[in-house]
Amino acid sequence: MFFANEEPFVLNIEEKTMLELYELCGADRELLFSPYCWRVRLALAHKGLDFHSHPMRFGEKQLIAFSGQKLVPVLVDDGQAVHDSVAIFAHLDARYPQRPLLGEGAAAERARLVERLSFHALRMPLLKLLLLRVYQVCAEQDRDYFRSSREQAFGMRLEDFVDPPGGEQQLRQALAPLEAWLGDKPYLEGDAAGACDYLVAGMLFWAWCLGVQPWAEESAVGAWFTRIRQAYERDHGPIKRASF
Ligand SMILES: N[C@@H](CCC(=O)N[C@@H](CS)C(=O)NCC(=O)O)C(=O)O
Repeated sequence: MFFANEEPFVLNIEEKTMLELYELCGADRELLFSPYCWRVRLALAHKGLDFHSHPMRFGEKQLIAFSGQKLVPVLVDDGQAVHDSVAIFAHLDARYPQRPLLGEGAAAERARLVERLSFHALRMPLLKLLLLRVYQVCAEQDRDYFRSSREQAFGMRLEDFVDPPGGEQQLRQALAPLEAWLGDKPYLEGDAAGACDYLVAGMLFWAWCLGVQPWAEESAVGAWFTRIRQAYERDHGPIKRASF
């Protein structure tokens, strides 16, 4: 009920159901490089879900204060805020059952295991390759925060931590099981891409968006990554890449 002197309440269905994704960006707001945010972009594309992007710089955490924590990705779905990429995959499956990502029961547990194993195998080599690049692409006013938070976490100066040749070699070793696995199938999950593909590929988007491709294009991993990237770009347009 509303009174004559009040504005009638109009429910805008489109606005109500529009998904909103808060994701990390560099000084250039079109440069999106967070591996966890890329996982979510790939998952939304898999489900065929449209969303509104809120690119957020390191120094703009107030934008996600409503989520009660300080990390992106944060997905807002009909007023509900969900954070953490794997939790977002689970949320998407529960709310949009078409084309399941994690699926249920043992399948979901296996995808979570793949996420943990690949995260631990790939993160450190990628950090050794990418940490200074993140510093260079982030906004001027965020650089002190980025340097001090990472130097505290790793116990040394960024310049002493990074080791691109070492990181590249370690990454090749870490990717070797995937290289063998992808030898006779187009995707980690078989004939079609699924959660495991996006959870792992998201980590590699981190490198690719920061202008590094430490895997051979003609390798099985290279062909798999390109397949996922090109499928995304076919539907959503070219992905911005940093140039140094
Ligand atoms: N486990 C989380 C990790 C999220 C995370 O570490 N996000 C980073 C971006 S890559 C972040 O928000 N960093 C902000 C900061 O370090 O200040 C997920 O999978 O979403």
